[in-house]
Amino acid sequence: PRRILSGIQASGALHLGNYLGALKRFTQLQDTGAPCFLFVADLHAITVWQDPALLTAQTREIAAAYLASGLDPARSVIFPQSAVRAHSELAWIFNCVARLGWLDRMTQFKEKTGKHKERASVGLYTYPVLQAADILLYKATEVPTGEDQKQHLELTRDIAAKFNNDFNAPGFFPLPEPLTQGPAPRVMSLRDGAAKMSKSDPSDQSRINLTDDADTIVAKIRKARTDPDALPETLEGLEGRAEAKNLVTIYAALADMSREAVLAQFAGQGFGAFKPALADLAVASMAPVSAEMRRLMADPTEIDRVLKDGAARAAAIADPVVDEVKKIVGFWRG
Ligand code: AQP
Repeated sequence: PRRILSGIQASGALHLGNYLGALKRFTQLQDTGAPCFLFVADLHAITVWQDPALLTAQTREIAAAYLASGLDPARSVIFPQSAVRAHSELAWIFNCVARLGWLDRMTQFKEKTGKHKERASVGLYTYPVLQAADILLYKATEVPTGEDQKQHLELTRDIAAKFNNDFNAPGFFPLPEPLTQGPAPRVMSLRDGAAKMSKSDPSDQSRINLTDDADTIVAKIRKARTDPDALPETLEGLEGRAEAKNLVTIYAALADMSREAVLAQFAGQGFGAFKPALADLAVASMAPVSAEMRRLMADPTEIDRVLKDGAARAAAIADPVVDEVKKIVGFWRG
């Protein structure tokens, strides 16, 4: 049976890349009828310093974003990762399955630490191992993520295969499929078409935050980097024009159109015409989501109820799996 799982880190403001690459995609998948498990990755968030006074609010904010994007807690299981202890337990066991050589190849760790590797937390290094535990604990079959997570998904498959093999438990963990196809699997920075839109980019102009008001969204799109040429008639005409391609992709994803259809509409027009249309569309699409997030955050009772109920439903699936893993590994069970 299909089972879809994904998470978002509780580490600060969400942006348009998270919305199009993850949140909007999750809602589309939920609407196919497959069971979805969506968690707030608070264990992952603390791989870099999080102020304890803010972490709870950040967790609620991600939950609010799930709900505001259209995820239905009656159909989808929405929960905080740390509330289901099995995640941490399985992660430790997987730390002993994964090989150092595998983790040494992870590009996200290298990108996030740069030249200061020795000052990074050990948790940041084993981050993808925890991710493998998150996924395999639910025996998820499909994992929707942005393209940046593809390498981590491959590591999850390697861990599953090695566990099944080392413990002579063929097929115990299914090998999950990454779902990186979507309307916008890699939204790029508004200032640099070669960098992904990211919450850790020091320039706030590089991204549209889910909490930005209409004027801010319009101003950021007006100032977005582009080129002086008009929009082409075909997708090939966007090759080598990373910034132009990004804005067309964003338009298509927000409007639920193909990029070809967007070009058919705007071919021959310059960014002086395209940018205001994109800004209108972005404001119209994002405003209801951010308004609903603000409503939910104003009184967290509803969010807390969803998270508590989700944690109980998630644990009911995860706990028996981790119990079985402990048996397979040979831990004393009395
Ligand atoms: N630019 C993006 N385009 C498409 N999808 C994206 N995602 C992130 N950035 C883009 C997807 O959003 C989901 C949640 O990601 P996360 O919570 O793991 O956060 P992240 O990937 O760490 O997000 P950032 O903004 O890129 O944070 P930093 O700057 O800290 O690395 C995932 O499915 C992710 O693929």
